[in-house]
Amino acid sequence: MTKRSPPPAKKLNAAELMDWIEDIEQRAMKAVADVQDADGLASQTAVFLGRGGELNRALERLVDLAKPERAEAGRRANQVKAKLESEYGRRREEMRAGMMQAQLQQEALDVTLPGRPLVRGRIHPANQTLRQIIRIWAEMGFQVYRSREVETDELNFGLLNMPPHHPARDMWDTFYTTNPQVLLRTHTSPGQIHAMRQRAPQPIRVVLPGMCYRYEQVTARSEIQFNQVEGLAVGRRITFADLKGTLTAFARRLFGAQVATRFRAAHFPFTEPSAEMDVECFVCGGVGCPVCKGTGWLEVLGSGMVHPTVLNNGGYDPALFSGYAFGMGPERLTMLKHRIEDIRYFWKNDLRFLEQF
Ligand code: FA5
Repeated sequence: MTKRSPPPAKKLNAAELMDWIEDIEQRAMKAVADVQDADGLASQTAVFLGRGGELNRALERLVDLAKPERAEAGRRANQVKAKLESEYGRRREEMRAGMMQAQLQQEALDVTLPGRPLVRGRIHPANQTLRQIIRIWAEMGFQVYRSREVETDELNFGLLNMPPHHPARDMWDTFYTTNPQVLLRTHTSPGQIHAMRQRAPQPIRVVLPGMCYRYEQVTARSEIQFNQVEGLAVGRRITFADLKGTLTAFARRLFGAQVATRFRAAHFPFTEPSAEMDVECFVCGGVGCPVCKGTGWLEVLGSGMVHPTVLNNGGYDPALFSGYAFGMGPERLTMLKHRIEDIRYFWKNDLRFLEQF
């Protein structure tokens, strides 16, 4: 690296100053040719062309000369300065281009390389069934009606024909908030009241999907949290034959055109008469197997004609209107479809289970 030459101590004459300027030019040109990198170039620029650099110090000594010599030496010094500035600038540009070239090569992007595959997420198996159920009902003219998961005691029980202390409440025990009148709904049936009160006296055909909660023992078949899909049709002259026909049509769309159904008498306080629908066991074809516990039938849903008291609570005159309702559990249906033995898999978040669907 070229060092600054010490400032001449004595006054300079014209020849000495010209020699100094020529010497600066030579050394500066050699230095700029020798530098290897941008830092080296910057420090050599400071040595020769900087404010306190050698060329400026030589220019300061012009005062030592008489006027005509001073003009000539000044011209020469400025020529050298212009030449050095241009050469140093050229080298700077050369280095910048070289660096950019190196960087481009280093960071080269091969767009022809195949990308890394992303792990594809899936719809949760319970939601797959939920969507399938909703699609089938939509095809049959039923709208989706969403209602709340936090309900009042009155809607979850009272208006569904289960006044306080009604024994049927035991079947649907739930989680209460600090306000005993506010609870997590145990079924989607309170949505029936919401839908009726909003639509009365218009006819209704809706399905009400959503999460339900129950305070009960968790077992292979029962969770404290699960989905239900409720259905409700209200209008004039709706009969039990409509209920049977529509639910059978639904079962055929979900389980296959050949599936047989049967209705067993049941009891729900909010429907009268009430029935549970079974489908012929699609594992054994009705012969009897462990999945259907040897009966040849699988229970799929609860249903019935809307109780006159409930119609009335919803704002419909039971003398003029009738309707049917039903409720099913997508997790239990998914269990049947895929022969899943334990409902607890659904909310365990175990990818080994979820990735199978
Ligand atoms: C009811 O909840 C009634 N509200 C259904 C109904 C609606 C009847 C309208 C008549 C008219 P049930 O308690 O049987 O009924 O529940 C209905 C479905 O929800 C069951 O068939 C089952 O698929 C699902 N289910 C009930 N409890 C659980 C549970 N603990 N874990 C998972 N699924 C459940």
